[in-house]
Amino acid sequence: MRRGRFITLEGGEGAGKSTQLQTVAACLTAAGIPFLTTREPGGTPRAEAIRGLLLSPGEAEPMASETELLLMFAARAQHVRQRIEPALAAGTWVLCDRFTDATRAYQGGGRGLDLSQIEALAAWVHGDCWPDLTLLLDVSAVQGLARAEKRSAKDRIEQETLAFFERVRAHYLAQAEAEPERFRVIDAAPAEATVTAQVKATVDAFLAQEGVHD
Ligand code: T5A
Repeated sequence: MRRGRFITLEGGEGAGKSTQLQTVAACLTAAGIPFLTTREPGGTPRAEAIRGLLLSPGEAEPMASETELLLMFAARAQHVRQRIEPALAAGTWVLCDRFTDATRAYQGGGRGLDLSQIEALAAWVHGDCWPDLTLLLDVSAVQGLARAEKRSAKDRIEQETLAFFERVRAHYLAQAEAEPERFRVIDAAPAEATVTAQVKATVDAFLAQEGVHD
């Protein structure tokens, strides 16, 4: 049985990941590929409980950056073992809203935590289980936050400063430049239909590269 492929969507707040996950899902469905969709932090009941701890705002006790980092990887360990790895091993493709690139960008770029410690945790928690394709939806922090604000109340991380989200964006773009074979940067600033067309073209090109035809 051929292992499934692992596709992730990344980007800052309100970049359109959840929206474009549907576009990627439609491409996979059209190609007859078995897949599951999931998200981080979360993706299993225990990991979703950790997500609640990470994102619930307004608590009197601030969360230390190290606690945040370790909880991200605690949720990921559960998610990789219970859901991602078994699916890939069974030939099912996994389509995930955020993964370790988000930790690099938010906890590394945004919080300024030591990147070598993040890499060590990634190696321990998921070894060589890295995405085969990562779509980075790139939009300015101001535009993304405005979209996210329209959609729902701010969670704990969304309450960060604009400078924090600008560091996150810069870090994502640096990651994409460092790994051009895995990342595809999508301009997420235009209207939804334009972004959708870019995502569809990118995924179709990946499917052709992987020898999958609809
Ligand atoms: N986090 C996560 C870390 O710090 N470290 C980690 O390791 C991980 C995994 C939760 C938070 O956790 C942090 C990052 C996050 O702060 P999340 O649930 O993915 O992660 O949270 P958000 O990024 O906040 O998700 P959002 O739902 O806000 O953003 P999306 O999914 O990028 O955006 P989406 O699709 O919901 O769109 C937002 C709004 O914009 C509209 C949509 O209709 C929606 O109303 N929209 C557009 N409007 C105009 N033009 C377009 N092109 C549009 N595309 C979408």
